[in-house]
Amino acid sequence: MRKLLKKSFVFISVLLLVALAACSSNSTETSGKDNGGQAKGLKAKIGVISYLSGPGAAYGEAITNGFKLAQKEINKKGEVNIELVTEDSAGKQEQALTAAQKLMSDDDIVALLGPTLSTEMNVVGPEADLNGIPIMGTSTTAVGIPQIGDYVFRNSLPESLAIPASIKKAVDKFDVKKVAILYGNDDVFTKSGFDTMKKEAEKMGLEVLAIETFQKGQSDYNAQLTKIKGLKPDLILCSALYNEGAVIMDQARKMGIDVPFVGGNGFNSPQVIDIAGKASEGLIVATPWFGEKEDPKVQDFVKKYEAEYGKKPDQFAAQAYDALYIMAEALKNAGEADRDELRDALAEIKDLDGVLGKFSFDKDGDVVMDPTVLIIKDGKFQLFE
Ligand code: 1QQ
Repeated sequence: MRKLLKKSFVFISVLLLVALAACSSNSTETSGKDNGGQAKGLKAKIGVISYLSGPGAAYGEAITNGFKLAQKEINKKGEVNIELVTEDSAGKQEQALTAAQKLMSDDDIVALLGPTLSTEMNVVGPEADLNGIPIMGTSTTAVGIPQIGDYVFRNSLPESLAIPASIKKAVDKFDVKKVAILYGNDDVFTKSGFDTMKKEAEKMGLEVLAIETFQKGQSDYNAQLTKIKGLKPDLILCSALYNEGAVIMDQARKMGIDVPFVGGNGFNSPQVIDIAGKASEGLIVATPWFGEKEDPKVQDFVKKYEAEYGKKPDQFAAQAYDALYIMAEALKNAGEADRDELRDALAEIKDLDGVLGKFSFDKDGDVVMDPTVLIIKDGKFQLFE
């Protein structure tokens, strides 16, 4: 609703901007060279803030790979020509904010993609909104991200949709009555995941035996796991990023805890299997992405990604890939590389076909999607049915 308030003002500005764009030479002009040297495509520069160094760098690697693959395809098609300017946030709030400020100060940058973590988005989102530059998270899943402001979007599946789907499936399948919850209490995403886990467990009438916490970078979970083991839960709900999550599973299995785990988006990374190996068996996650879907669009993307990067795309790569297509479509519809026009065009995106399915934003710039529930079995994520 509030996103519509600006409409009439924007309409007048549009006329002005179109007139200006017609007689000035800025980022809205068509350029880029095809083989024949023909002018080609609406040119747009997009800033990327990604977690590329530090313990969660695999998230950022997958995300930037997804962007780059989509960029190559989009530019080849020729309607839009996207230049990406990428900054590393190292998963840190201050660094993400500095990166965003640097990117926003370039007037030619029309939008921002990222940052990777909700913790980062909580400081970057308000700044982008204040500066009137559209920003789209492709992996930020905490509750409340798009509600930060009119310019803030995401195409990632929120924890509030993913976790209930996983818990329901796990409860049905394993006849769960009692759960223990373990979560990182120093991260916006892991805390948000915890809130959903607790709410959902209570709603389903499950007995919550214990609520234990940990911090980023923690290496010893003995105290928390010993307590949980003694209480004999049927299922452990764990809200963690992959680095801590994989170590927790490893230590739990070594201690003889063999019940299934339900994790959120952070756990849905092949890194969990790489780090924890067999100990990751029994991890249940819900995701908009399943690389083995018999959808030609999905299989085509998997093939191209594998050829380019020598590994299969994960959820983070897929979300980033779709996100750049969403940006490209909005740019086409906006007709010019203008921040306000692009914001409005993004809000209007409806039923765009991507590798995650048909995509639309809801009125807040959030997504509506049906997650698929997966479980790690025989060394890989498989459909949990
Ligand atoms: C968030 C997340 C993480 C798992 C992104 C890597 O979902 O911080 O919101």
